[in-house]
Amino acid sequence: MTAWFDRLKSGLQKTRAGLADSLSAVLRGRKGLTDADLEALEEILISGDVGANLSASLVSELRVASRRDPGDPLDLLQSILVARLAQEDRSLRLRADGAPTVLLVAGVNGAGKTTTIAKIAAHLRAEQPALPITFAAADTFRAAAVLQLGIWSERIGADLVRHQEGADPSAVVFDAVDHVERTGGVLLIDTAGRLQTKHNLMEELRKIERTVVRKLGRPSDERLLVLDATTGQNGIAQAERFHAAIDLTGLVLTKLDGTAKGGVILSIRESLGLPILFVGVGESAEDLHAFSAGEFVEALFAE
Ligand SMILES: Nc1nc2c(ncn2[C@@H]2O[C@H](COP(=O)(O)OP(=O)(O)OP(=O)(O)O)[C@@H](O)[C@H]2O)c(=O)[nH]1
Ligand SMILES: [Mg+2]
Repeated sequence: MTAWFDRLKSGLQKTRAGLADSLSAVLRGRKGLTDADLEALEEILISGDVGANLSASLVSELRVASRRDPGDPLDLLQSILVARLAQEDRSLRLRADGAPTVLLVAGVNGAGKTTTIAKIAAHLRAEQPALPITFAAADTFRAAAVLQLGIWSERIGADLVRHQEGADPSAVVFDAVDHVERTGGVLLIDTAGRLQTKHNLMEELRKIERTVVRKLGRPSDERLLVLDATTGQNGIAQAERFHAAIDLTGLVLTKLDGTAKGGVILSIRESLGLPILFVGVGESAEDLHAFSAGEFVEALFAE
């Protein structure tokens, strides 16, 4: 049992109590499932924020599977969940060609962008102590945002590229890309979560990505959306807007420890078709970890 698995398990405590335990109570050790069982199951899934369509589709998949397979229906459901979550499972794309890796991190305010950047950097620092890491403080709209990133950069030993408050975020990104073209390594771009209007925010992100393309001659390596799991189904609409703006490559789902409706991970995975690269179950660096569908489902249903 790894330290991460224990953290994941305890981070998923609320969702276990709100979702997994109820599923286990209906399914564990049953021989054959009645229509009433399947209906109860669907209700539990929906109330766990799995989403109505997906819940219906999971239940019908389980109905078919349980007719074919005499095994424990709870084990069948778990394999179905792993298969749904695992599509395109992959880890963070770090370049191996010597060119700098550029990671653009977006999300609404408070989702966990800045702390996610710090946590990813802390992991990279631990794995590759000599790797140059640079932060771009492209959230120029609040002085506190730049300060927060500055504190992290000192703790982790990352370079910080910043301009003064209110500066053009794309100008910061231009300088930051210029910096990593010299240092190599990994550039993590922190962006604002809230501007005057949503439209401006998306425009700003598009402009940031255009700046990367113009300066670097290619797109950023990852465009990650940080989603707060406690926002539930609203997170999906949010993600679609970001995806339309900057063609996301992956998701980070934070604050799974703060919700009983962690089932939302399934609907997010299903509706967006984007890989989940990391999940967060708390505030410390060890609470963010690469996502694995099998591990996630195992931790969720762990006794
Ligand atoms: N419980 C819990 N808290 C988290 C998690 N991830 C981030 N947080 C907390 O969420 C709060 C907001 O995180 P930030 O990283 O500042 O969020 P942000 O998206 O950068 O916010 P803005 O810069 O205001 O847009 C902080 O207090 C984090 O410690 C998580 O997985 N679990
Ligand atoms: Mg921030």
